[in-house]
Order: sequence, then structure tokens, then C-alpha cells
Amino acid sequence: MKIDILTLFPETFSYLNESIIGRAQKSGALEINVHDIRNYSTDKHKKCDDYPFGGGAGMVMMPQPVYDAINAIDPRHESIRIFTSPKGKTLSQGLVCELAKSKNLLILCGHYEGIDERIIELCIDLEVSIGDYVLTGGELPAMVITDAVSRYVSGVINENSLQEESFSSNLLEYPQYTRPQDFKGVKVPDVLLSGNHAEIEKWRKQKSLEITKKNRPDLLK
Ligand code: 4GN
Repeated sequence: MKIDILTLFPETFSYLNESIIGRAQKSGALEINVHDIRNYSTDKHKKCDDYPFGGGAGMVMMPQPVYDAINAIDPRHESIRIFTSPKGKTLSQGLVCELAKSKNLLILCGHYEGIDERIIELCIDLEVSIGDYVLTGGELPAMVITDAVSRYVSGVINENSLQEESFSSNLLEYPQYTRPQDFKGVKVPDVLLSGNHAEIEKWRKQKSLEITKKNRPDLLK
């Protein structure tokens, strides 16, 4: 899968060069291109924001640099074009799975008070929110979407990891333990050392139900 990210702050995306997503880029399973919107500004000072018509606080991202960037990067509109915004459709594991079916994604990151609405109208297929809170920019949401979608791309993670994780059956994941068997007096549950796979599965299901009831009763309805 190819993911194009458009931002005024490309340096913030170094996170995606680390660990699992970094490795997936090196192996070729994943191609992530981070583009600096400023390079597309036709203004002599590379200006990308301006005052809002109608007044009000803050600055608004100008349409020209963003429009030209999107059309240079995805000229035949082969990507699902996403804008990250608190006004968007809330991201869920289901939406992540849907997005993972696409060959190309383009994610536009907003900053300041917002972006000229004509960009949404002319260029964007889908507005996505990662939750009901406001951030200073769309860069963290773009990384969240990229990370969550990339896990479904073949060759990025061990496919077995996708089977039993949180949300896959409307249940949260059971607890995990590794060595040592006793850490600061807290012991690994005996059943996990028993080698009895049926009993282990039963225990994990029970723990999943308990944690879901406690933290996310809404998932059980
Ligand atoms: C997305 C963007 C929160 C989200 C954002 C979210 C930057 N904050 N909940 N802030 O997914 C107006 C235009 C605010 C850019 C945007």
C-alpha cells in the first residue's frame, strides 16, 4: 500500500520510520511519502495561511498550495483522500479495515484554525476524526490512521496478531505475561503455565469479558 501524507510539518512524521512501520517501509510492504505543502505555494514567501473571511481568531490554510499539492501527488484521483478533523467520521477498527482495502491513501493534515472549506468540497473524499477532542494539528491523527491501517497490510505484522486483539470480537484483549513467573511477588496465573490449551482459552475469554464489562460495557450491548 502507498500512503501519501500532506502536511506543513513533515519532520513530525519521523515516528513512522521507527519500529514495525519503519521496518515495513524498508521491506517494501509499505510506501509512505510525506510531502511538505509549503513546496507547492506559489507565493514568493511560500505563505500557506491567511486571515479568515468574516473575522475571528487564528489563521486559515489557503486553498492554492493544498489544491496544487493534492493534484500533483494524486493527479488521476486513485487514492482515497482523507482530511483529519474533529468534524470527521469517528475512526473505528471497522473503518480501519475498510481503508486497508484501498491501494492508495492520501491524508491531508490541517493546522491552525482550519482549512479553506473549498478544499474539502473539491478534493476530499472522507473526513476522519480519531476521537472527540481537539488537537493543534492533524499530524497525530494522520499517524494514528497510518499506523492502524498499516497493521492490515500484508507483510507488516504477523497475521496471527490480528486474530485475537481488542475489538476483533467486540471484546477487549485478555492480559499478557512474560518471564519472570514471579515479579515483585506478583505471580503469573497458574493456568498459563499448565500447558492445557482448552483451559487457557477459557481463562482468556473470561478475562476478556471481565475487562470489557469494567472498561467498555457499551461494547457488550
Ligand atoms: C483532528 C484534527 C483533532 C482531530 C485536529 C481529531 C487540527 N484535532 N479529533 N486539529 O481527529 C481544524 C483544522 C483543527 C485542523 C484541525
